[in-house]
Amino acid sequence: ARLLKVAAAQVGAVHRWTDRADTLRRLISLLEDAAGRGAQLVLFPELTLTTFFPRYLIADEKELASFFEYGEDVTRSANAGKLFQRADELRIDICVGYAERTPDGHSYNTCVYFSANEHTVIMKYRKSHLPGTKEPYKEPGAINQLEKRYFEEGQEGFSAFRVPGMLNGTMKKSSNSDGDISAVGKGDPIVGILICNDRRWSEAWRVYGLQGAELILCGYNTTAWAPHLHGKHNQSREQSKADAYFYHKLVMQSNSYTNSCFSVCAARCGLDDNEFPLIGGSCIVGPNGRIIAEAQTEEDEVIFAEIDLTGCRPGKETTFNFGKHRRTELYRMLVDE
Ligand code: CDT
Repeated sequence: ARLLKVAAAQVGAVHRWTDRADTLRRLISLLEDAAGRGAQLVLFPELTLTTFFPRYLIADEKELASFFEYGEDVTRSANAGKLFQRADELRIDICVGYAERTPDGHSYNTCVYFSANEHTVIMKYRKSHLPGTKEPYKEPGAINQLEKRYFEEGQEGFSAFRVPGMLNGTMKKSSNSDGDISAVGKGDPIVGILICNDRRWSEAWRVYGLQGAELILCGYNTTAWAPHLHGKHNQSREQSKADAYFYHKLVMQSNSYTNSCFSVCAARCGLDDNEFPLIGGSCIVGPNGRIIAEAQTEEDEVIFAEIDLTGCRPGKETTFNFGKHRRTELYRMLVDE
């Protein structure tokens, strides 16, 4: 068995006016809760540290700047440093989303993987599929999605990576952390990161699948209903919300199945600013596509499972044995401009 204790820290409402120190305290409390259950890895949501600010057209540069983290090393930032320190003390790996502003002024929707074994960030992923628009919607009452305004698209693509020192419950010297991912099913877990809208793109999952990924981590902020769509499609809020949950789970479950990997996803959810609804639905999914653990609330909540990565093997060796069964010559259109 290749056992791993994984958790998702679902984070409830964070308002535009919420004090950053309060949010940080909540995140640390979720981490400690997960630690109490024995978690070795805790996933936090997309843009964990603040409210989902791309819903606002922010004219004030100073306010916009306040939603970003600066500097080369987020593990030392004033708004997040204590979370990484606590993870290091507890010997737990964490994966955390945040708004990144680089020293040369580029902005990304970013997620880092911090290894407690290595005491450092071992992977930085920048969101590839930015949803929304550059300009605000014109329909009255619409909830904006201005990620294309505030962020640049990540250019690095989808690099799976080994996480050292995790297997069978003890921190120990890595059995394979040299970046070699050829020996799928052996050595350290092979992990990939997606951010929110990325999860709706099966191409992204497949690129990870082709690298033998055994565990996909995905934080998200997904609107439960959007008044502008809701008007157009004549749907009730309840129906829109049910749809948002349905499509979220559909893509997590189907892509876990077709790539024979586990996945963990963590929501920022609840009613931000007492006005903007985000779905919960944080869950842990198995390589057969079935949900193993699932959040019950739309508030701060930890979900947890012990997973056995050998469960990825049947799928990877049979139905989704890519080497044997893929028909790449028929898929050319996938990479045409
Ligand atoms: N944050 C984010 O990426 N939200 C998107 C909205 C896309 S509209 C379907 C999401 O995938 O939930």
